[in-house]
Amino acid sequence: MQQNTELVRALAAQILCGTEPFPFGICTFSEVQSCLDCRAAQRLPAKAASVLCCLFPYYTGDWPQRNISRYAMVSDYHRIAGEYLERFCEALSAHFPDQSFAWFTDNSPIREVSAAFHAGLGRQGKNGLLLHPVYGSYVFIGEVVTDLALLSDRPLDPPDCIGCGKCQRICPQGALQPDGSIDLDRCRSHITQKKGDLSDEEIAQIRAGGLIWGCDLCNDVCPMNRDARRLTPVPEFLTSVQPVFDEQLAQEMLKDRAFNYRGKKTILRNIALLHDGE
Ligand code: B12
Ligand code: SF4
Ligand code: SF4
Repeated sequence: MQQNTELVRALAAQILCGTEPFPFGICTFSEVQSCLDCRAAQRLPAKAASVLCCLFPYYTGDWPQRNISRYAMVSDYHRIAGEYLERFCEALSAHFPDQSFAWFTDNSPIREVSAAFHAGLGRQGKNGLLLHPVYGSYVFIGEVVTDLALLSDRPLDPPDCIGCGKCQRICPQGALQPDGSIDLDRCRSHITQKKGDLSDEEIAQIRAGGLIWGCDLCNDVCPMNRDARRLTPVPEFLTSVQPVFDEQLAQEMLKDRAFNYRGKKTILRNIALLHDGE
């Protein structure tokens, strides 16, 4: 097991790497929290044993003029992380031809924050997000689930979240609950992603946030991010920053942005709401 674990780590350092290796860790499948999405769960290996977890940092600078949240200013992370994870799976399959490897990011059958925590990559803050010691919460999470048994990492010692409660206080409608869960209807990020007609209150929330997609408040206020504003080592993110969108750009760049999954109508509706509110 030791030898296999070392080989997997060496492949990760080689493939999951840009200007520096991306944070990587391993946990056992039985440690991660329950399945979130049944369709994605069908892709899990029958005897899943290990989760190989990778972080894709996405902080690209301050960009105070942006009209979109940080995570959506760059190329769609589903595609970028997916390409790295796909290459990783190919290399793993070449070395372990009898084992199964399935990659996920976001549309994952497991709670990714929980997986990254158990893989020793950080701790969960009161904002619900994984806080990595170097990159803070500005990280995407992706993982490969395999039936290959490997040695696990250990969760990091606390504290990454100092429990200051700033994230809960800045949240405009109090979406972050004391038990760490989130009230979706009160979350601006969720509201910007809703399809169809919005209520007057929801429209007011989008206008007050000034962002056509997502919300950064509970990331940006976190003191654990103050010193963690280290630029992403993912070259594809650094070279694809688009901080301000209008209708035309949103349509032209639709296929390469995280808002694509909701389709053109939702993002154009949000842009129109912000224009109308000016
Ligand atoms: C659905 C979803 C959303 C929804 C709901 C979010 C939510 N917290 O549930 C919406 C649209 C609101 C959303 C918004 C955002 N999201 Co989102 N989202 C997801 C997704 C797909 C599933 C999360 C989920 O449903 N979890 C299930 C619920 C039950 O889990 P939970 O809320 O964490 O509740 C548990 C905790 O309270 C937990 N718990 C246990 N122990 C502890 C300990 C502590 C200290 C705490 C606080 C809690 C806790 O117990 C509860 C029950 O299990 C994940 C990807 C994935 N597959 O995991 C990405 C993911 C969590 N999102 C991500 C991102 C980047 C965001 C945004 C920052 C985007 C933006 N800028 O707008 C915001 C942040 C909002 C926030 N504070 O959570 C990243 C987070 C990366 C990170 N650093 O952690 C993920 C992992 C996607 C990815 N692959 O990178 N998201
Ligand atoms: S993303 Fe914004 S609205 Fe949602 S929980 Fe965080 S601060 Fe609140
Ligand atoms: S703002 Fe404070 S309470 Fe919230 S996640 Fe960061 S350190 Fe924890």
